[in-house]
Amino acid sequence: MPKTPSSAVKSAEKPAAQAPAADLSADFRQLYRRALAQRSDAERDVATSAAASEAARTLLAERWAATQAADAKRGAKAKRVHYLSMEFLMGRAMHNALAALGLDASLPATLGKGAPSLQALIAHEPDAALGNGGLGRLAACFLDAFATLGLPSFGYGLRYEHGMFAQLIQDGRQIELPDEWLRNGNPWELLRPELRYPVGFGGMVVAEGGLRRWVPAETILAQAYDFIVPGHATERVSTLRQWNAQPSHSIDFAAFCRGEHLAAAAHLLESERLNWVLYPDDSTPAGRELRLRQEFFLVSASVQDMLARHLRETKDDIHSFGRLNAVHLNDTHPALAPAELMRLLLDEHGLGWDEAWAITRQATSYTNHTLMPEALETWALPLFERLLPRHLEIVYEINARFLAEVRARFPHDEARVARMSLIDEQGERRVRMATLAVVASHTVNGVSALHSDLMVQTLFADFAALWPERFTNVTNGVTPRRWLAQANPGLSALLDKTIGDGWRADLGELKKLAPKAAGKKLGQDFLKTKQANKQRLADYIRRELGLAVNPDSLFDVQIKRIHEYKRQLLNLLHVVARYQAIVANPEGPNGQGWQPRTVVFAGKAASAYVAAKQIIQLIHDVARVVNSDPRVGDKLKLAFLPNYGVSLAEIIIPAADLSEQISTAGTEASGTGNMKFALNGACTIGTWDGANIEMAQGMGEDNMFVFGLRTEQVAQIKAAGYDPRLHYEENLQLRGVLDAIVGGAFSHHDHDRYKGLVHTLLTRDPYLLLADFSSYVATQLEVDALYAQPAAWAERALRNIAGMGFFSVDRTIGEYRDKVWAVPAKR
Ligand code: 4GP
Repeated sequence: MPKTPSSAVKSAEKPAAQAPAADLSADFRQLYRRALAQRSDAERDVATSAAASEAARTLLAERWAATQAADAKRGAKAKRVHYLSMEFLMGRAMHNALAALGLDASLPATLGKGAPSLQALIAHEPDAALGNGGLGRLAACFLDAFATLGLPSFGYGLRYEHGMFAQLIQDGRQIELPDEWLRNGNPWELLRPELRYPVGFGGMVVAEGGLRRWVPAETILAQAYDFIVPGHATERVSTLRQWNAQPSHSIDFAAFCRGEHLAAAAHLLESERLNWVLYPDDSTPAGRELRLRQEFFLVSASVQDMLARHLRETKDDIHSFGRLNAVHLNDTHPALAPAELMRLLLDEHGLGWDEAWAITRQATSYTNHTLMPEALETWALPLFERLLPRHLEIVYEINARFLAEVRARFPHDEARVARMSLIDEQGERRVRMATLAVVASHTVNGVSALHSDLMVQTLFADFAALWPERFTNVTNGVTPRRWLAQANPGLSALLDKTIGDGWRADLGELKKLAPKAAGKKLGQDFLKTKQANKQRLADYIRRELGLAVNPDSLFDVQIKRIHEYKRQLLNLLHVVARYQAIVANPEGPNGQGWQPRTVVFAGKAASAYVAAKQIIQLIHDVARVVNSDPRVGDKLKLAFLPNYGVSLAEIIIPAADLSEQISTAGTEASGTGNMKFALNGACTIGTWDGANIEMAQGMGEDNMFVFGLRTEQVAQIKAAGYDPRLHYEENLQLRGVLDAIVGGAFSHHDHDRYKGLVHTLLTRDPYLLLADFSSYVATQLEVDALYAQPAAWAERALRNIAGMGFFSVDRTIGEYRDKVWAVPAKR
């Protein structure tokens, strides 16, 4: 069981109180004008946004330097947190930077007549999409809280040249294009020429004077770039240190002179490819090798950097490293960090095994973000050995000592030993990275109460039996700065007026809204701000898709990665059912007409994920038919917005009436989109899964539209032998939907296009869509009924907002600090 239920923790972690910030308008104006003058020949829009970012960055760079200096001074006394992650889904930086400098609201006045609006300045900035989904966006929210709470810390990541692919839709199909976010440089980063570390690969291990020493076959240099992340209501600035791969030596000049130009530069390509893309497709051996190289590159450069800083600040006291440094693994991707730390402590610093291991364990902690088995990384032994021979020796030694402990605790239980071993011996031998992360960590956490419980009951049950005290829960949170104050200024102003602006520093203050939620005037004002946001989204949909949607219709939204367990397909089955019902019965379910709805989807499918790509295609096929059927009109519209990312989410979320959080119970670790929607006054239709549960508890269960099977029921049904076809046979509506899809009603009579998809549903339905269908459809009718009463709907939405105080990332980081990193709150 987790050590502390998250509900027992105080509801809000407050950013440190600060003296009122100085007014930077005059400084900003001067810097802006100077920068603009230097760009007099550039296109106006490009020049103004470049000048604004340069001015903001200059001011933030001063804060950054002051933060670094203050932390360095405290270095030998204060613990630092290092957050290692292969993903940081940052989005745009400009608005957040201006908000942190206190300049966003007054920008027009500051820049004077003729200056561009905030929206115009922002529009030119590409998203930093250095992540894939929830885990990466969570990491970005964490950096915001690190700065805002003043936690001495570093984020460590890779400086990918191409982030998450850009999604283009052609004939309803997803096409992936490279994302070129760095084409015009990144104004928010500082090159650190003095911070460069060698990272080795391959080669062999030699014995030297009683020590083992790794002699790599090749060496690549890791060059640091610091991405600055400002705090709010504080002058502190976080650092995301990103590593860029560089060759360790220049071109082969002799070969070049011989005219062998490509050969002269082959090693340049070899090193640079490390930084080309986020998530190389790992369906090929080359893709897998590149991914392992990337992970080690991140880990090795980061650990070397931490050690160098620690030794500098403590005057070479290696022994205190574990006490003064937290090394946090964001999922298993950086799980090589403890092995690399062990290597450096043993081989470079000459410590004995026991002390090195004690230091490593004292420093390391790990968060698990999914129970999906396919996400649990393992590496084939031959590949691991070829790239990292010394690390394999260390892994073997960790394993030998660990399995001795297991055998001592559980004698004569070799099946358990085999399950727990760091090496999977079934079939091709593989190194289990999640096992390495658990064994090396002092604390392991899940990301919602349910997920943390399931983690110790299923995935890590053997480890929890051995070390129950090692496992805990820290429920996720989101930054209210980006996701409420900046994304939804209308609602933010209404909150300020209604409950004061204390929620900006302490989200727990939102609870003050609850006693006022039934207020008529407040309800009307709330709906007015929502309407303005919906109009903005409707305009966007018209521009992007050429589709007119009615801003008075109910905006029903599901935006997230496309994945079978997230069940976008269940949502779509409901859309088809509704479409058929509208056509069959124009008078509505009870003769009072249909509640008009606009269903919005957005999300990317992994490039090799065939079923997810088919779901995108089916959404487009259904949209084409529904949107052009004159019998339907605005009773139902379906929009898929391409190229989902942080910036698009910032437009969609404030405009949503209904948030779809409909994963099969027990599969969504937490969700963070669910939190952003509720914070923006959308009601949730959701399963009893992930953080939906704690959200329902926070706002009162009756205020969420909960449907479907619960985790235990899912397990029971599966154990009893689930037969999805029974639902198809018993439920006429469901049968009508599936028959239409497979019969080609949406695919120009192409009967084959969705045969496989429907066949899977009828034979296996691993995520129980058919079992949850009738409950989902019935609950959607309850949604319609409430939406038809605007005052009641507004009250419900306001109660949702009032219950969201717990889900601030500041509370999350406060819990990590206390329960995981053991950093004293006050120094
Ligand atoms: C995601 C989970 O799917 C999501 O439920 C959770 O909110 C998020 O992490 C942050 O904890 N997992 C991933 C991943 O993004 O790649 O496993």
